[in-house]
Amino acid sequence: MAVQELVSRALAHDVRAVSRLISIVEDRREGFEEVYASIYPHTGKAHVIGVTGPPGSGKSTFVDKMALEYRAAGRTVGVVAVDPTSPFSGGALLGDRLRMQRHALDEGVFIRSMGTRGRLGGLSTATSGAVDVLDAAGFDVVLIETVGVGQSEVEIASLADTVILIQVPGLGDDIQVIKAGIMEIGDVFVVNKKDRPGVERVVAEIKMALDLSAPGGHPEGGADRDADRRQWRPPILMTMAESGEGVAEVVEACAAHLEHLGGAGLMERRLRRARAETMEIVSQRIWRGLRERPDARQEAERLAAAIAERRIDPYSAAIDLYKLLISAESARG
Ligand SMILES: Nc1nc2c(ncn2[C@@H]2O[C@H](COP(=O)(O)OP(=O)(O)O)[C@@H](O)[C@H]2O)c(=O)[nH]1
Ligand SMILES: [Mg+2]
Repeated sequence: MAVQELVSRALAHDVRAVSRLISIVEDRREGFEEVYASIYPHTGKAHVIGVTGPPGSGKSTFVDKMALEYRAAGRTVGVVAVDPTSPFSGGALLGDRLRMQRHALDEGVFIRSMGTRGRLGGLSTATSGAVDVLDAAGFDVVLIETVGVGQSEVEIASLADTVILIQVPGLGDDIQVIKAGIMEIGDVFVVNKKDRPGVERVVAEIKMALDLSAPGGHPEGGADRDADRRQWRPPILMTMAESGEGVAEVVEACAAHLEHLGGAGLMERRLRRARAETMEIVSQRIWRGLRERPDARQEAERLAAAIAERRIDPYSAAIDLYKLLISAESARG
């Protein structure tokens, strides 16, 4: 099928076309730039919600219940589950597969799992591509599930308009959220597994951490953050994802957050995403050139030798190499 045909079908919400387009974008197949260029004007309508938290905190269970909640309200939902720790290349964990089957007959829910496979071109750009395809296809809400294991979830969550941070009791003495940079990304806090002991303590700890990082509470607290965070006090909600208890309230909180952002706040977030994304793509292109082009590799080798022999300094060499990469890039168009 021609790419344009595929795009028109995806825009008309044909889920098989959506699935194929995501693969094209994710794997950076021949012609994916063309795909992207034609879907991009149709994006920007979905409410993109990131859901992150430690492994086993119940993210998949929770996302599944959120999807049901949105469906009950007549809204369509796309899910991108990102789990770089998944041992299956590009596949879903067994539990995720079972959950997906439940929605299999409902065209209003589309679930896509991304494992290690997306890493080739960078997991966050691959995720971003999947989110954009779902957005263009007209899904009202796009949920991104990411494992909170490090920097990656901060990056991926930054694709979202609203970020839900999930915590659970019993994962250790000290709360897992108070890692540098993690607290700041949460717009809605969820303490899942409220059926387990210790939930109140986790809630109290999050409250304390939020107070500390609140404007005025911390000298640098508000400096680096967007204006919306200065007025939005992230709610802390308790859930039991397994039964669905409390999930409706989280859905409400997400809607309230979107409303709070309004046009200007949303634009601010999307600007930030656009900046980060462009920089990422530029650097990927440079790396790709260095990796894949024999002339660039040869020149890099030659320059390395020249640097080692003190015939050129590393900065001048880098500029020479950069110029070579750029000239060939623009010649290719
Ligand atoms: N007790 C209890 N277990 C839950 C709850 N929500 C999820 N779980 C269980 O926690 C485990 C991990 O859930 P999963 O959704 O796969 O977590 P993820 O790794 O964060 O995606 C599964 O066995 C779930 O059934 C809950 O509210 N209470
Ligand atoms: Mg999961």
